[in-house]
Amino acid sequence: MKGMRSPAIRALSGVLAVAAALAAGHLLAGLVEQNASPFLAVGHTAIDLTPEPVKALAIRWFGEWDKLVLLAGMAVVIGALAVVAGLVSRRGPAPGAVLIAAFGLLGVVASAARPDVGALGPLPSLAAVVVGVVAFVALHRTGAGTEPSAGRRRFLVTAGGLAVGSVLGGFGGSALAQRSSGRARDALARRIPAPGPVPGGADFAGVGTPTFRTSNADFYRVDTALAVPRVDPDSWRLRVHGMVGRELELSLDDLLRRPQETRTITLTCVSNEVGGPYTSTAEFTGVPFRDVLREAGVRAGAEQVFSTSADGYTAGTPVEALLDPDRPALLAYGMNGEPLPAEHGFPVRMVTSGLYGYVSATKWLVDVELTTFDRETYWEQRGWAERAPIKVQSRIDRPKPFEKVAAGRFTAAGTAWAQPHGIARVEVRVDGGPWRDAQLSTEVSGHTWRMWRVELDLPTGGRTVECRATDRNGATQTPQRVPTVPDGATGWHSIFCTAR
Ligand SMILES: Nc1nc2c(c(=O)[nH]1)N[C@H]1C(S)=C(S)[C@@H](COP(=O)(O)O)O[C@H]1N2
Ligand SMILES: [Mo]
Repeated sequence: MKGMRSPAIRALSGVLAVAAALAAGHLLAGLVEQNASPFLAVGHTAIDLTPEPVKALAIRWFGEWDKLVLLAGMAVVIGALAVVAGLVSRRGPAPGAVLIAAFGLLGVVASAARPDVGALGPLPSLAAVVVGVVAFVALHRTGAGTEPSAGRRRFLVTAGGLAVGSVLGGFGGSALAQRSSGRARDALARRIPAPGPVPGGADFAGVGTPTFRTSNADFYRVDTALAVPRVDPDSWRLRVHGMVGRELELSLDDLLRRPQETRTITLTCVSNEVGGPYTSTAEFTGVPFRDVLREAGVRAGAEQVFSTSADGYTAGTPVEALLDPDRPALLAYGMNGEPLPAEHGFPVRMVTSGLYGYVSATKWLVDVELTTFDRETYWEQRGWAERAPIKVQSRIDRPKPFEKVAAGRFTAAGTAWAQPHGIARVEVRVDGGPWRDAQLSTEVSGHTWRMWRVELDLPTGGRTVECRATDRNGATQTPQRVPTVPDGATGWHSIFCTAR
């Protein structure tokens, strides 16, 4: 057999074969289970193995785009390896085929080792290896044809077929994974009350604050999942075990039969920098966590509720927070009058007022174990604190950083939160001058954020606006800047703007 002469053809063959392999794996994973897709299994393994400082940097640089950036980066690396696999196969397909099989085995190992992937996990990656090698050899055969014109045509047909098949397979896999259990979702939707009215004056959206309630589409999202876990609501069960009097196993119907509670809660992420966007408010509907704990019977000595999600993420919530009668803590299935969106934990998640999300808001919840704090969670293993109550914070939403505003009277506005205590006061100052009390929005509860606004006089020139909040316990936001790791950022938010 003659070798393939053109480096471009060889490189293309490598890329097409690898694309076909990934698409085949993704398609099969769509049928079996989504996270077994070789691309996603390797991506998730990469996330879990990434050192914490790098991860923090990625979140700081790319924010909610961090996962997309990782996937794009992986695509570039895989593409480069595919080109290499093509280029090294000058004479026959063997060297490239071996390389492709070796990448594929990485996927097999990654999917076999993932906690969020079942026993069938390695199957899609194995199929990907087979498809990749077969496609590469086929391309090589047709591309190495002796008759220039006939050979070229056969190569183009094979290559085109693989390209189209890869695109269809890739999209097909994602579509299959997303076929939602529509009926169970509809049944759930009927049990969730329509959102109540928002009390008048609860926000200053007219002068630049967010609306009091955040729509599900705008609600911030933070999690470790590259592809949103798809949990089948019919087979979903919540296991409650560990240091309990009696173990429980609850289905969605079991939860729906229990007394329901709807609470408006502001969720806040520990990764939120001072002035950052990772805080949102929704009306959550579900079952009080306390009710389920009481039924299971918490044994003496139990310190934390160790929760696990369908994708293997874990979190630890202090038992006393979940038993506290004054603190809303839900096993939530509804959000703003709808079943939880998949991104926010469908079918059931935890929501707890007053604690950062990573210790209190497990999405796609499947397991709850009563334990001591000896057991370490996902983020604790990565250097974050065991306990993480929310710190009093305030943020300037207007002016925007470096905004040019008309000199003279200017309405500054922003957001403050201190769940579960609530906000008592927000003060604002310009250029380090005297603090002025801002007007606060109607207080809905201590479990939600509160907006503020204040009329400032901004003389022409560069101006620095700062704010600080005080909670209902009298604790004032400290000026001391500390980073988000290990238990939440502190410091005053400050904005530089130009009045002219
Ligand atoms: N399964 C799972 N649940 C999770 C997380 C996660 O990575 N996986 N992240 C937590 C963090 S850090 C936060 S701040 C909240 C965010 O919830 P949201 O995405 O609905 O805003 O979810 C929490 N629950
Ligand atoms: Mo978070």
